[in-house]
Amino acid sequence: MSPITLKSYEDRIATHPSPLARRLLKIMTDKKTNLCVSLDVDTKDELLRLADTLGAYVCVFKTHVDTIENYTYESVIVPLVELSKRHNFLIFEDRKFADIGSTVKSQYTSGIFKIVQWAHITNAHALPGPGIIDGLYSGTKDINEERGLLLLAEMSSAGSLATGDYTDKTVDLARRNRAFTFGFIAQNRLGADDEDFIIMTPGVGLDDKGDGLGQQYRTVDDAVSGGSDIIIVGRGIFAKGRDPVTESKRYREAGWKAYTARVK
Ligand code: BMP
Repeated sequence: MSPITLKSYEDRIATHPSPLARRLLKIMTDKKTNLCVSLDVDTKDELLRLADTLGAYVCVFKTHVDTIENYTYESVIVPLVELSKRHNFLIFEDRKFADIGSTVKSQYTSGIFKIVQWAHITNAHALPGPGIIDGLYSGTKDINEERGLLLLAEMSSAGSLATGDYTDKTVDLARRNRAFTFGFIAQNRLGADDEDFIIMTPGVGLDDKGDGLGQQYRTVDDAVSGGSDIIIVGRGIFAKGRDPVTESKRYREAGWKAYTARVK
């Protein structure tokens, strides 16, 4: 087990090289939660309703803002940012950038989404090489709040090609800008023993094994004891027939219990 995973979130605040990660670790410590809820819903009303009712239980909400019907910046982003302040959570737009630096910079800063304006966290594939990090980072230069990037080092889906050498090279890429690239979307602890990358893990579900389209679920204990810092849960919490408040409390409790057992 990497020594970093035996340290509390609170202890990691003092030494983390990323301002965004320090803010995130503080939120996790204060709210006692390592739960990121993936708000994969189609309508803005549902997105905002869930962000309001579940805000107390999460450190981060993850969005796929391009799937929201009738999206406008004013009707979706403005109230979501307001809720993030009210409930003290960060917003993670799961954009999975994957192009050359110049293009991702435009996709990050412009168009109808203007992701850099409101998403504290976004993510990118390592496939294009270092230019993707440089391009995204250059998009943050006029923003006065912390911004952070996660690289997709491993995926939860069956048959993922992000393994072995690709994963190792992704970790190497993250090392070029530790103040911005603060961690990974991954299934395992990554980085050297003394490197504190934040590991956020999707494909977590307590009641399902998969979704018939390649998704694979692991338990909360399995993810957190394996070195994950934040569990990402979507349909486990709001699939039909599930009560999102009850399930959020359940995943938050399971995540915190597994973390406490890890660091004790
Ligand atoms: P669910 O818990 O409903 O399966 O949702 C998982 C979420 O995490 C989805 O939004 C998906 O896009 C994302 N995700 C994933 O499932 N696996 C990965 O490897 C990377 C992801 O971003």
